[in-house]
Amino acid sequence: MVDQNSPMRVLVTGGTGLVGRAIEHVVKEEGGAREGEEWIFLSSKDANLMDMGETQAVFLKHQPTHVIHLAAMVGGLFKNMRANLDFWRNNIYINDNVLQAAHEVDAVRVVSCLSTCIFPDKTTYPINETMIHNGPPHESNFGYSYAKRMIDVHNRAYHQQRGRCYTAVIPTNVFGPHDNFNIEDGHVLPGLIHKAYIEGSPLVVWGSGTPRRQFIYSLDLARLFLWVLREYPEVDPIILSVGEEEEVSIKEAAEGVVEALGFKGQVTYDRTKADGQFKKTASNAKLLRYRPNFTFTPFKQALKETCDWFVANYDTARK
Ligand code: NAP
Ligand code: GFB
Repeated sequence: MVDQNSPMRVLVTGGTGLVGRAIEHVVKEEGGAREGEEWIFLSSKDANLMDMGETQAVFLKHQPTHVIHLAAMVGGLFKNMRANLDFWRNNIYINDNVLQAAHEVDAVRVVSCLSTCIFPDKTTYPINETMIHNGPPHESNFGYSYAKRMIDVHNRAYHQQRGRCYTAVIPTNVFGPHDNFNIEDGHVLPGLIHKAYIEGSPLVVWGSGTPRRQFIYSLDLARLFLWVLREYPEVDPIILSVGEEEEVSIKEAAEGVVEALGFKGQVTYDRTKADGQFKKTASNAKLLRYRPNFTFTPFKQALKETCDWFVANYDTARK
């Protein structure tokens, strides 16, 4: 897929977030980079990618041959419910600017990010990559979902009209070090870790605890991202998730946090808070066809590493 003779110059947008930091770790600490390659990790301070001029300037400055496009307005269920318009507009601007700027500097490959939470709410299970546009997404995050679905439309259009082979991955819920631990805006696992660590007993789990999720450790996602960048040949997106059999309830996820943190207090459920989508069970069969031997970090181990990181980095963690 990638011409092994010419080293890549990879621009990672959103390089300072949960997924970006994991890719940086794999590139710099796990030998993920190859001889002669250059990796640049951007934050919003380098360029506000909602602005086309700033986006073009940062792409002209770095002249990337490859792009991992992570930058986005991101948040958990409750932040999405509060700001569907912002999630729609901000992400549409970012995605259109980045893909056009990549094309203008003749980047040979762009790997963008969708999410398993953008699939139709009324669907059959397990969800697979062919089902993205088969119906409206869950009401709670329709702004983010439609903006993300447009990346797939972008990629197909750049392929058809410009001959580009730009693609996307579809991660399930991601967690790990450098996550956004903000209780109101973040995702469930960092929110529970933060609450259990600072608020003590009782740990209040929002909703009924019955919804179900598949969680992927950010470092596993990062390892797969590098494979997609180098080897995955399709324009069509690919789900990057643990298997359906790894799906857990929010209650089980909360119990995992309790165990990982050694939390001794009570756990209660605030049923006045929304549950959001009940489940979004995704199939990773396509991934396993390409990578039959990929092994995911066990959930309990990944959760322990994440909790240990949070406790050790509490002062500087995003919260
Ligand atoms: P994150 O931790 O919130 O990081 C977001 C990144 O985007 C940060 O580096 C941020 O820069 C950058 N960014 C945001 N707005 C920007 C702007 N206007 N201009 C330039 N940069 C901007 O997000 P994440 O969890 O790593 O998510 C990365 C990607 O994975 C996103 O595309 C997301 O949709 C996708 N994804 C995430 C999950 C999940 O569970 N987290 C699941 C599925 C898919 P600053 O650090 O400067 O703010
Ligand atoms: O990660 P999360 O916020 O988003 O998970 P989604 C929400 C589920 O966890 C709901 C329950 O069932 C919540 O009731 N929950 C329990 C909590 N305690 C907490 C808590 O302290 N914080 C949070 N946040 N939830 C998102 C999408 O859906 O998935 C985004 O809205 C994004 O667009 C993300 O794509 C990956 O998994 O429900």
